[in-house]
Amino acid sequence: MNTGNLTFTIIKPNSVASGDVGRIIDRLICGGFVLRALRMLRMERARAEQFYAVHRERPFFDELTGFMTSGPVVVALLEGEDAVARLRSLVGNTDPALAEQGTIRRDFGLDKTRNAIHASDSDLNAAVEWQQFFTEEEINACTAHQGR
Ligand code: 3AN
Repeated sequence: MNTGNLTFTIIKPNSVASGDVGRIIDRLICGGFVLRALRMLRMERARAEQFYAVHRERPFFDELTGFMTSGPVVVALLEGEDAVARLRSLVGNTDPALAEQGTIRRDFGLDKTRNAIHASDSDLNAAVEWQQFFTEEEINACTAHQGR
């Protein structure tokens, strides 16, 4: 697997609740990404706390983990050239009010917590993150079905 061409995303509970999952996935695909794996699930609190462990000491940690477990999310492994940087530019600023026109957070985010979508911030973190949700076998099985 060429990890430089892969990144990980979570479509957050506010986007699932508002019925915007399809529109957000369409943005990702129109932005040049291929879906390598995709699943809808409800995160347990312990899983959300592990996922956001680097933010454990931040004042927003409880609100963030509470929100991420408040409803279903959609997780995806995405493939595309320069994947991490390109996804982050499609996603936009953490604060939807500051995100550029045309970004996913600008169009679907509500505030800094309910900001529509997560995007990994490095190749290393992307790999750590997708391995929390997808097994190697699942990824290989999806890949096989795409004739890769
Ligand atoms: P990003 O997702 O833009 O890379 P990070 O990694 O700094 O931002 O923060 C992880 C998540 O924590 C963000 N997606 C956001 O939901 C939440 N977050 C970050 N900063 C704040 C804040 N000041 N207030 C509330 N939530 C925040």
